[in-house]
Amino acid sequence: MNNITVMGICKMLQQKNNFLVFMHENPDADAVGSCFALVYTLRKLGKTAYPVCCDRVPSSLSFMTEGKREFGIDDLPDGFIPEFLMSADVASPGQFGALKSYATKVNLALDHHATHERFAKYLYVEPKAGACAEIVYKIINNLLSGNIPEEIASLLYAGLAADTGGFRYANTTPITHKVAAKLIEHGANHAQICRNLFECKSKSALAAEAFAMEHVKYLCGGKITYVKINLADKHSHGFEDEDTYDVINVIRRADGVKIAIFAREKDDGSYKISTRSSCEIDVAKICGIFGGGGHSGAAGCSVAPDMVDSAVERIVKECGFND
Ligand SMILES: [Mn+2]
Repeated sequence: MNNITVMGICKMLQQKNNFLVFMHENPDADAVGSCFALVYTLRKLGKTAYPVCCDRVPSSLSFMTEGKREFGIDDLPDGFIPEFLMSADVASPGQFGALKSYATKVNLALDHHATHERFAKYLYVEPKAGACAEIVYKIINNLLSGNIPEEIASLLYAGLAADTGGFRYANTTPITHKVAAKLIEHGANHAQICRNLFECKSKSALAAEAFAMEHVKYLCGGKITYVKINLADKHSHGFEDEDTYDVINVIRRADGVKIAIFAREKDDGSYKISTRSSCEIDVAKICGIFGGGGHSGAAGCSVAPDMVDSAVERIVKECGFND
């Protein structure tokens, strides 16, 4: 549990040969982009490296992984013995999901979550970074002496663009823009990436968003929006979990909304509650009440089915809006 510098990280990586790089459960573009950029960089340096995730990469992000979606620990080649475990964008052991037992074996964690739980032997955590990809860029730029191939630049750009909502969210800094500019110089196809990330959607995802718009509740005089999607809704409308990825962003668009809350029933019957804040309210702190976390503007937690309504009630109350 020691902090380490970018130079220290590069030195350490150069000395090892066989790597695993973990993403968090329900991987997003920042997790996938950071992880694959690291894997490709290590391979370019002549090392063996594999990405790992407990969940499938959503089909909407398979443009980042050459169409492949399964990166389970069982998919590793026979006889491969990793000597160095890394994680990218993973804030807590719980975020390893079914691979939670690996958390304490991680040698190096790279992350930008303020709620990072320091599970790894070495860590580089920068809560001010707009995306984990911003941190990974610094490392890769160093390892490759500034010669970042287009493929790696595109992966990092996707992570950066996704976590900052296309450079619109409050976590976007001058550094985010400078890194993005560098990545475009290295050939990142920004227009195609943004089209893939923000515009192209499956028809079932659009249907899930329409369902959310139809069923959203406006609370506290319209300052909070809330929608719940349960298993019966998912089955009757044919939504996959990944179709609901943008629901939280859709319901926060209405004029005057400060906080958005989305509760989704998972296949095991528990509920994943996602929250977004576009004001000074820190939703990571509020989700922490239920063992969750994230960023001040975007956070989540999981609760048992009989707890979901009271948990949402408590989240609403914690926001402190009068009525
Ligand atoms: Mn991230």
